[in-house]
Amino acid sequence: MEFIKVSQEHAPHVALIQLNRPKELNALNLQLMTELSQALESMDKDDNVRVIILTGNEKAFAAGADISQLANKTSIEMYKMDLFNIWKQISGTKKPIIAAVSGFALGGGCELAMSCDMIVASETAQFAQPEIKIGVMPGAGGTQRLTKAVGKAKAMELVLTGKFINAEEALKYQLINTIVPVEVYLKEATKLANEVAAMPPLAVQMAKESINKSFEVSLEEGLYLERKNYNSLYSSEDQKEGMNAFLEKRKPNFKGQ
Ligand code: CO8
Repeated sequence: MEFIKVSQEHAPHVALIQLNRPKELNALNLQLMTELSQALESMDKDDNVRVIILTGNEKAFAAGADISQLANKTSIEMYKMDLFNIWKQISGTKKPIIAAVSGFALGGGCELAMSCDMIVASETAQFAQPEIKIGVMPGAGGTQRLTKAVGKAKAMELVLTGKFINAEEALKYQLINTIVPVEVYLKEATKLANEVAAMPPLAVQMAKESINKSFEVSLEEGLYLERKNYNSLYSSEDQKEGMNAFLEKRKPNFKGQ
């Protein structure tokens, strides 16, 4: 991997992916995105990994798609590049992904953070969809995920002006989970990851799937999927372990079975 650093065992059952193009503020070129999607695919298959943290560095989570790779593209070349499939792979990851964001999360970088399941932001984090300023518009979920997170009025304002918002504003608009000092943003993301990793992995994954579906389907269909997932967890060893541990007044030992 050239543009990402991967640690399968950052903490017990927690993997870490760090975007690693610091000079370019982690601009998302095709190779980086391909590496990222491959890493997520392999973590999804690794039973030892229960939660994934995705981060950049203090200055930048990611400053967007790599403009130098896009500037001269034609629409047919964009079509053939088929970035959509790579992004689908990322948002389709079964394991929960926590974005640990410091500094710039712009354009595709903001969309990448929003494709994760929770966002722990440092007090220096800045979010924007500035594509409009360079002649385009968000193309990896920005008009959809941002609108679902912050509502129509604020999404319109952010997408149509490209303006930056800081961590305080992002928290107010419910784009992120929490703001922490910059020195500890990865530590705090790890703490949250540890909490989730201590839970039964199958229930975590099915709960993630059910919550995400609520953005896509009717209430009735969403409730149907929720019920299916809920009932299917009764075939898991972890359900027996969790409920018996409660009744026996002991700590459960979840195995992801
Ligand atoms: N692409 C390519 N290079 C970049 C990018 C980028 N998005 N952002 C920063 N860089 C490079 C700069 O060119 C510069 O390189 P060099 O040192 O060789 O000149 C280096 O990173 C450092 O950047 P700056 O000198 O500009 O640093 P500043 O601190 O002065 O400014 C900013 C930081 C404000 C973040 C500024 O760099 C900036 O505005 N960057 C562009 C932000 C932007 O417009 N992002 C949206 C891009 S389009 C997009 O994301 C569409 C997504 C659609 C689908 C996703 C497909 C993958």
